[in-house]
Amino acid sequence: RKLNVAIVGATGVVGSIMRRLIAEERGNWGEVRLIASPRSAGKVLSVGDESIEVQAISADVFDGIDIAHFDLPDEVSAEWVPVAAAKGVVVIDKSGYFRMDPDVPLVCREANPEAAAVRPKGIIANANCTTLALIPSLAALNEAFGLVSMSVASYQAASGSGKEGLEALYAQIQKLAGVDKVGTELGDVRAVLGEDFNAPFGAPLALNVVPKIGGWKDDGWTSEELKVRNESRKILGLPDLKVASTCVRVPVAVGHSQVVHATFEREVTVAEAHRVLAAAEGVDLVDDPQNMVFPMPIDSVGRSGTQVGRVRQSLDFPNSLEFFVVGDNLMKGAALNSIETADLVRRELEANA
Ligand code: 2RA
Repeated sequence: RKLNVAIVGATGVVGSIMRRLIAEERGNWGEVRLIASPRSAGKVLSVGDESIEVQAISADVFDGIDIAHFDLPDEVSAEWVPVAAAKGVVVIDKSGYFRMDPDVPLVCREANPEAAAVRPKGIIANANCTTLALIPSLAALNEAFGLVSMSVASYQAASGSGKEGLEALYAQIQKLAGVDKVGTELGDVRAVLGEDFNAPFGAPLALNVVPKIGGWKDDGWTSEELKVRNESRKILGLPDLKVASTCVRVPVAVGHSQVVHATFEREVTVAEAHRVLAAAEGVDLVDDPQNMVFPMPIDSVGRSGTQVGRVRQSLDFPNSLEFFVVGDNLMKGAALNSIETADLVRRELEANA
């Protein structure tokens, strides 16, 4: 029989991409069930040319499901993921709640596909979008040259904050459009937008950048910055990897960009790095800077691969490379990685049936 799959959190920005990606591989699945909060129950959403009614989350709604993709806030995942897993469902969870649990594998198929099969709790975690943009290129470079440390700075899109973030950015742009020379006098952007526009980023995002993503943690770090460090270490299997990260929100709709300074066990030339990156799974090498060919978020939307370019050997650190990475935060950063992990599990379950 064909396996049955559920999308839990089917109504959000990522949920709509999940539905599109599942429709593209519809033939692999039996039933596709859409699940969301009771507030969205009864809505009818499309998966390809099928119309499917959204069901409210409950224990019974997981009956008969083999694999479930969860995209819910941390505290809601914390409550419902174990309920589904207890019913024998293999859960692929996009929240941050289970990612660092030693009994929950954190899977990105370009780095550790084998980890998907070792899931004592029946739960597999999907990493944060910022981490996932980095992993395909880092995994390949690590394999070739031995990664020792990395320092990254992110330029993250508004949609990383969901529908609310994207809508807030558009509303701010609209309100500022047509205001002559706005952004050139101290306080003028805040004055035009007013207090209301501090949500959800904590400050205006249009005509601005906000160096704070996630919650505050010890010693001035943010949760987003610690995720880059902790999750990269776990996925790459490098528990001692030295990582420094600064995460910044920028007025981009979709696509998280990152500047990476990565240091290896030996000297790495650009030609060697290009060879490795060109062959790496999940990486599109986009590196012809003289012709203005390099990764940019507007050219990365909807793409499966993470785009890598501006590769340089660091002038003062021959063992280090500088490069620029862009990943669609809703695709590889969320929906696509979950789909790819489900594909590993589906093949395993079908082979063992
Ligand atoms: C963000 N990475 O961009 C976070 C959420 N997934 O806000």
